[in-house]
Amino acid sequence: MSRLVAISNRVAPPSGGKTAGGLAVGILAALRQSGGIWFGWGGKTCHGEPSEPRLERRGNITFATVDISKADFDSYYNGYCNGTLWPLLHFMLGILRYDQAQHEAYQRVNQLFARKLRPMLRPDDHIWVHDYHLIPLAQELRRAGVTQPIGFFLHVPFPGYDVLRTLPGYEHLLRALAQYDVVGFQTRQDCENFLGCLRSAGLGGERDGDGRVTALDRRIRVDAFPIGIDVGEAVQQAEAAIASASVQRLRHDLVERELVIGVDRLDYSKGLPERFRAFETLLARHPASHRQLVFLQIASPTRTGVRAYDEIRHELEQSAGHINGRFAEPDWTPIRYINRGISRKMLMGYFRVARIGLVTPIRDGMNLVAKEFVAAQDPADPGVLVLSELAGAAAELGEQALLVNPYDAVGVADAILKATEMPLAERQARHAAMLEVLRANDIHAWRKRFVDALGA
Ligand code: ADQ
Repeated sequence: MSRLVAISNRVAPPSGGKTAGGLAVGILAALRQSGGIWFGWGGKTCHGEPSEPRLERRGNITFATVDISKADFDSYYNGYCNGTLWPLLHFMLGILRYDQAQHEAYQRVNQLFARKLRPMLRPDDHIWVHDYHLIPLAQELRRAGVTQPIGFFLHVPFPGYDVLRTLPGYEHLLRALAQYDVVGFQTRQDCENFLGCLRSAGLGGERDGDGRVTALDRRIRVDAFPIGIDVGEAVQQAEAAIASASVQRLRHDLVERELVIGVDRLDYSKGLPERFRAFETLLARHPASHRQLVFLQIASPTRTGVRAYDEIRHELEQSAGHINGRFAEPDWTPIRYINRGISRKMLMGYFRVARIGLVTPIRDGMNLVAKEFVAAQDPADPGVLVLSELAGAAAELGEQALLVNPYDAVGVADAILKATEMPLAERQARHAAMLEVLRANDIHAWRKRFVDALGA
């Protein structure tokens, strides 16, 4: 079996079950299976040329981390990646910022990664690059003479041409993606958007007889590889966590009330202000639901220091305070808002106690929380998933979840109400069907499909 070399912006060796973003969860699961290297930024900045990668071996995985110069880091990460590409790829043009100097820093960091990674590569390695931070990496590796198969997986959505061309010099993204052998997206729609962009930009985008796509002068594979979760692990964690003191306290505290749960990184793409408004709409329109429901929102801060993220944090604090001020009773607080990450195990336990999982991003590549919520349920008495139709997960779970448009406060409120009233047999049937989908396309199937495509 070829060695797998995974590369992502941030390398995150597992630490005591603490918060890991969806990408980290996926890469770790992939590497545990086959062993290999996880290469990327280690979280430190430096002055001048970064030193050689630091190596740390744990089990069958070597974590190789580089520093990024302080001068480049802000422009690359907070600037181009999270101020330009993230909003662009989530169709949020209103907050997109562009600065040519930041784009240059983005290119420089990709060149740095290629320079430091090159000497570590073996001829039979398969190279798997993750996410929008590193789109130009294959181009830089090819320039350095790397001929091994290189795949790219985009964890976030890919927009259509009319959105993409908002970005000055957008063609560089398409040209860079053409240097991969496999370009993977979360959904079919993302693939179609990418092919449409290639065609509109006159760079190829036609499928040939064996399903490959022409891109510049290359033939590449473009496909949907919807990311999954480790279903067995999630089930086990949920079953184990239910007995823990913290989960028992929550259950006891709820008394007869139903728990509605939301868990997200605190990111504007996750639709949190819209979700709070929908819950407020429910309480305003259906007084009978007062005291019957408790909404627990856990949102871990990310990208602090980026303006849009600081603003949304402030907005949510105000909104939760406003809704509680408006509806709370001395013995009932409608919204419990926790602004930090919690351990995965506890999360699974809370999911299991919850009657409704509220997953309403305004745009999301996949959304693993939706899948984790389903896996954590008790099959004998499962909760209901209320899911945004604008999340990639809707392509797989859309028939059995209650699909909503996250901007439609009344629609989301009605779906919550419908979920509270859903008969047990219907909940069981929907849950069983979703669990079957999750098991058929779990994290191991995802890894295998991508790695097989890379080897083909
Ligand atoms: P993310 O945007 O990070 O991932 P998501 O898929 O929901 O989003 O994954 C988040 C992960 O972090 C989940 O495993 C979740 O349990 C965990 N998490 C979130 N908030 C937490 C909290 N407060 N405490 C503890 N854990 C928390 C990106 C894309 C997604 C895509 C994934 C994987 O944006 O669309 O699904 O990559 O490809």
